[in-house]
Amino acid sequence: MQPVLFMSDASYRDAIFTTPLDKVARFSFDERVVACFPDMIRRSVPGYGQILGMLGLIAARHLRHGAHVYDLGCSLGAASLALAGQLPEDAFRLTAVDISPAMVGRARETLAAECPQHAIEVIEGDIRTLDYVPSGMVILNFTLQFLPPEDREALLARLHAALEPGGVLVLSEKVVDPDERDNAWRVERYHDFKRANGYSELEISQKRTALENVLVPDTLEAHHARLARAGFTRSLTWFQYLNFASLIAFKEA
Ligand code: GEK
Repeated sequence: MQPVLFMSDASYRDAIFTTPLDKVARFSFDERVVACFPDMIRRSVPGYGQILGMLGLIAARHLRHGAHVYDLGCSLGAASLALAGQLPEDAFRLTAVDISPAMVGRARETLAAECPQHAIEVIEGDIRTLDYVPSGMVILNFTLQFLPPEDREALLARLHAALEPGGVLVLSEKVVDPDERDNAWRVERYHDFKRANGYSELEISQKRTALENVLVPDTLEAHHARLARAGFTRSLTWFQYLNFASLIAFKEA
């Protein structure tokens, strides 16, 4: 099964910011975004496909057979699909959660069509207020960055409490570099990455405006410190591509 390719093929090209807008609205995960989401995220997030490809390998190493997994802020369910594509049906049970009804509707359809034998449930909800069941793995793939900064630590503490001993949290995020010059270099090369993927100057600048105060990135240092305060005694950055990174945090066995 090629779940990631399937999702890109099924998607429309992202043309949301191609025309000049008098006032660029705040970015939101509505029907328009859902329609082009796989194309948008593939062309906008360096390393997205590589991170998805590793999730199954991480799960295979860390998950107890049949354990429960959360895919939080699942969008169209790419992380859940990646796990289902790499692990047998009885390896895990999974709950995918998103606050956007449009995303949840499409994720349900896709997961039911692509991996009907896997025990995957998609629910609409706010990950800040969900009642979490004991789990072996939690995936936050580019989701925490959309929560108000003041809500992030409390969520991580609740996820730490829900994880079983030996459980893992995978946290992928856009990050900022504390060194201004290094940060500028990463952001400039990131814009080159977007140009190379077919985005115009106008699209790049309008998307940037739309995401202001919606996507609020932290430094890697802030992430590790927050994970530690939330109870994770060990965390490491296992992947970084320009200003995008993925961390893994371990709950003590
Ligand atoms: C992927 N993980 O393809 N509760 C639940 N969902 C939320 C909340 C919240 N409070 N806030 C935002 N979201 C996916 C990609 S996208 C990342 C994740 C991106 C949801 C929001 O509706 C959106 O679907 C998702 O978090 C972020 O692996 O678009 O850059």
